[in-house]
Amino acid sequence: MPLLLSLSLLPALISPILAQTWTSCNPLNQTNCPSDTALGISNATYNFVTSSAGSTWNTTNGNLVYGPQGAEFTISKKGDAPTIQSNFYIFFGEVEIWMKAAPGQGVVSTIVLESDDLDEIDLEIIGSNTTHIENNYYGKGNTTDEAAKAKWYPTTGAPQDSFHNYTTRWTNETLEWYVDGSIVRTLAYADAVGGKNYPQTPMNVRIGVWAAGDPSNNNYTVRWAGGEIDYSKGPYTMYVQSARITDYSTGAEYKYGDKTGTWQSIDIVAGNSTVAKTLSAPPPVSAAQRWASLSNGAKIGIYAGVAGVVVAIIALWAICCVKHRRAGRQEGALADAALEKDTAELLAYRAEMGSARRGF
Ligand SMILES: *[C@@H]1O[C@H](CO)[C@@H](O)[C@H](O)[C@H]1NC(C)=O
Ligand SMILES: *[C@@H]1O[C@H](CO)[C@@H](O)[C@H](O)[C@H]1NC(C)=O
Ligand SMILES: *[C@@H]1O[C@H](CO)[C@@H](O)[C@H](O)[C@H]1NC(C)=O
Ligand SMILES: *[C@@H]1O[C@H](CO)[C@@H](O)[C@H](O)[C@H]1NC(C)=O
Ligand SMILES: *[C@@H]1O[C@H](CO)[C@@H](O)[C@H](O)[C@H]1NC(C)=O
Ligand SMILES: *[C@@H]1O[C@H](CO)[C@@H](O)[C@H](O)[C@H]1NC(C)=O
Ligand SMILES: *[C@@H]1O[C@H](CO)[C@@H](O)[C@H](O)[C@H]1NC(C)=O
Ligand SMILES: *[C@@H]1O[C@H](CO)[C@@H](O)[C@H](O)[C@H]1NC(C)=O
Ligand SMILES: CC(=O)N[C@H]1CO[C@H](CO)[C@@H](O)[C@@H]1O
Repeated sequence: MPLLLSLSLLPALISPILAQTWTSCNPLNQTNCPSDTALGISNATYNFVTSSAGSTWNTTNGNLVYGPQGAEFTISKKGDAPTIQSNFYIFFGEVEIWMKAAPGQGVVSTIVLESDDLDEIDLEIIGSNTTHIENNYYGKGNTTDEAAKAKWYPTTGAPQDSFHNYTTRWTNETLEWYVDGSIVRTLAYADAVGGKNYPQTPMNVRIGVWAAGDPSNNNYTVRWAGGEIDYSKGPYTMYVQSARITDYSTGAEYKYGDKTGTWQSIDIVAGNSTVAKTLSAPPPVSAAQRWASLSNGAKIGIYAGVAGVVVAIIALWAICCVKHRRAGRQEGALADAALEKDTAELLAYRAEMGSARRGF
């Protein structure tokens, strides 16, 4: 099951059949497609526990939340399919993702490498299948013989219960899938229609979760996903702790030199990649991560600040009440009404501080 099929779930994009052959600009069919920004460096590492994905990734659907286990990709209702996509491409390389798959029938956690001409390398984990994971590949969007290409492998331990190291190592000669350091599958160049359907063009990386078991999907997809999703039993969350990505090529951009889609036809534009420059700056940090990284002293300081405001307001209230008593009953009642309003404002303020603090 290719990820591009999942794109059909995005609001009213295109029908599933068309979706399988969809790309914003297919260089096999068009000249002047934009060239691909290269990663161009041998190791880009992302720690999603301490920093957010940042500007070298695009969130192409939904939103990510960052928590103590890293980036959270959550389906809580129909239509949710949070997905990120790298803004860079690798031209052969390695992708290592530490992931805890989302549980749930009909829920699919995915790591996909995708090229502009629809070469694709997949890892898919069905939420209700605690014993096997699937991997797959496509060459130039050819979906014939899906059953022969998609393969299932037994896992040690449920992939939904703990983090595992899912690594893909991809050269012009072999494509290898590893789980926790052990190789599970090797595809040789010649094994993919004599090389013609071997994935061999620059790829970006996409990580996401989708409701393949949504009843609006076709029966085949729903069955493949383990059955229909039950949104009422959610939310279903996939966690991604880290990513390490290696580009075996170096350069600024990759360009299709002709319409053959062969690796030999790709021109590497020399220079430094803009992505590499961005990555050499300190990683971006989400608000929650910034709060989590504060020292206890700093946190106490902020709590104390809030507490100080509360104490000051209570003191004002006390002074004001003493005044009330002096001011006689009727005036006192009016003042009490004003005070109630003040207190409501204070409570609202405290609530706001609380949420501001949580989202710090
Ligand atoms: C190329 O474009 C034509 C017409 O737009 C379309 O029918 C065909 O499927 C496309 N081929 C590829 C490989 O995208
Ligand atoms: C990332 O998203 C921005 C804004 O949506 C868009 O302009 C840009 O083209 C996207 N980049 C890639 C590489 O898809
Ligand atoms: C998990 O996948 C394997 C391989 O396709 C299959 O044999 C098994 O029945 C599946 N388990 C469940 C619970 O769907
Ligand atoms: C698509 O794949 C099938 C089987 O894997 C193969 O026979 C066919 O030649 C391929 N088509 C193209 C255009 O590569
Ligand atoms: C892979 O690239 C190397 C170096 O360019 C080349 O020697 C080798 O023949 C290529 N392999 C294939 C299968 O084309
Ligand atoms: C993850 O697996 C890959 C492939 O076996 C390996 O090279 C890498 O060192 C592993 N990562 C860690 C942190 O062990
Ligand atoms: C899906 O399966 C249901 C029940 O098995 C059947 O009634 C329906 O016609 C099927 N739909 C399609 C599109 O095959
Ligand atoms: C790439 O960056 C290095 C180090 O910053 C610099 O020395 C080199 O001139 C740059 N190359 C190009 C083509 O811009
Ligand atoms: C595993 C590895 O090679 N990590 C390196 C990645 O690149 C950074 C910066 O260039 C190095 O500091 C790491 O050691």
